[in-house]
Amino acid sequence: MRWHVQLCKHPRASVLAQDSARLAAAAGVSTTSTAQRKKVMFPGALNSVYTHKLQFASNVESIPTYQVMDTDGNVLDAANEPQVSREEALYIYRNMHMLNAMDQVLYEAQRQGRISFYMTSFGEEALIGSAAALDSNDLVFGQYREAGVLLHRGFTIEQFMNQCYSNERDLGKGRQMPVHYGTRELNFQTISSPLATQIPQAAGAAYAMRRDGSKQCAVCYFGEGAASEGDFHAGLNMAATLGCPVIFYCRNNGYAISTPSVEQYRGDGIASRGIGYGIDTIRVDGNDIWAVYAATKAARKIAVEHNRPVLIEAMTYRVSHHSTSDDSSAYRSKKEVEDWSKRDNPVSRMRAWLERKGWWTMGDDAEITKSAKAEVLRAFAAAEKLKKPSIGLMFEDVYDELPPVLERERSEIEALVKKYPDYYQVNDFARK
Ligand SMILES: Cc1ncc(C[n+]2csc(CCOP(=O)(O)OP(=O)(O)O)c2C)c(N)n1
Ligand SMILES: [Mg+2]
Repeated sequence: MRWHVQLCKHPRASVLAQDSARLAAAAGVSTTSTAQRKKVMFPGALNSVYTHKLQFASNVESIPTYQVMDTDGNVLDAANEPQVSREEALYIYRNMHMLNAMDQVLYEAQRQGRISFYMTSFGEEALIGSAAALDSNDLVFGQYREAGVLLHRGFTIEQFMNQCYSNERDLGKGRQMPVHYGTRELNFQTISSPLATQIPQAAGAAYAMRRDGSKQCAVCYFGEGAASEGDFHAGLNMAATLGCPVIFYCRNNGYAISTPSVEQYRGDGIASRGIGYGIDTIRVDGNDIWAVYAATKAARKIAVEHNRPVLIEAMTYRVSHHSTSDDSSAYRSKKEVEDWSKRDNPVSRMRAWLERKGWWTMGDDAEITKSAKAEVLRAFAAAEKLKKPSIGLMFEDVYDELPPVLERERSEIEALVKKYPDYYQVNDFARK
């Protein structure tokens, strides 16, 4: 209640009241009028008309999937030819390769016990197209499989490696599991493991943007599995009712760890839920980088110019195991995975498009694969040599003044480490 009172005091609070009035006016009803009309007069459904047929509503047709190019890189409607420069297109394509190279090296590093955990993006490389359609000031809330977005924003290979090694140059000071990246400089909120928490956070951040008139938006990525969480519903409804400039980008990759999407829901994917919340929604071919790019560009325009949330459901396939803690051969056939990576590979689709434009040849591909791997290995070797963050850092950044209980713990740890330097391998840690 107190929150409501404060909200109304804000000069922009009247915008929300105007929205409600506008909606009611557009529906041609006054929610308090008792006059005889064809449309219902109940305040909870402004656009419904009366019917005399007893009929339950159900999904009739599946929402279509927007596609720009086919799996051979042919643009299917000339009007949809991507308006990007050669330089931009090659930057995107190089990052797709860089992502693959990084995933290969770090996946193997985990298998060798050199890092504790890793998640790859194989099969979902076209997500980079969404990053290319954003403004660099738009605030990203990711789930964990969005390293491609960070790459596009300029997060360096060294920064990725430092985070996965939790070394002294890790921006998160070694406090997070690998792949839980975050960077204030690149407007990318730190990943948190509990699924879907980023969804209401993104709606809230977007609401603040609306109130500030910043002309930016929040962009929230999540998987179709995360969309089963209550936070998904809370976040979408909040964004719709408050008119928040946020793009919800659902990566529907067919699995939530071992649970296939056919077992996760009975409705028409995640897109149908957006419509249920009154949110402009589009389903796209998530392996078609130009469909992803065009949909995100259009979504951004709606979000920023009209202060409205948008939902994009990008259909794709998780070629990788869920993470290094998973062996997907236990719940799906190797053939299914191989078929997908051959039949509909976002990287080869993009290459085919580039070749048609005359901007790329097969020979260039061998070169780029080699140089991406060399760059990753260089950064990897350097990150491995760096020390872990200073032990004392674990007591910082939460309290301005350390409470007595933590002060005691700090002294205790200092004493133990001093007494048993070999056991605690103190030389592996940076000194403050
Ligand atoms: C609240 C919560 N419940 C369960 C988990 C365990 N968990 C981690 S990832 C995951 C599957 C998520 O699937 P999806 O959202 O489809 O993303 P994908 O891995 O397919 O990219 C689960 C169940 C968690 N991290 N948080
Ligand atoms: Mg999934």
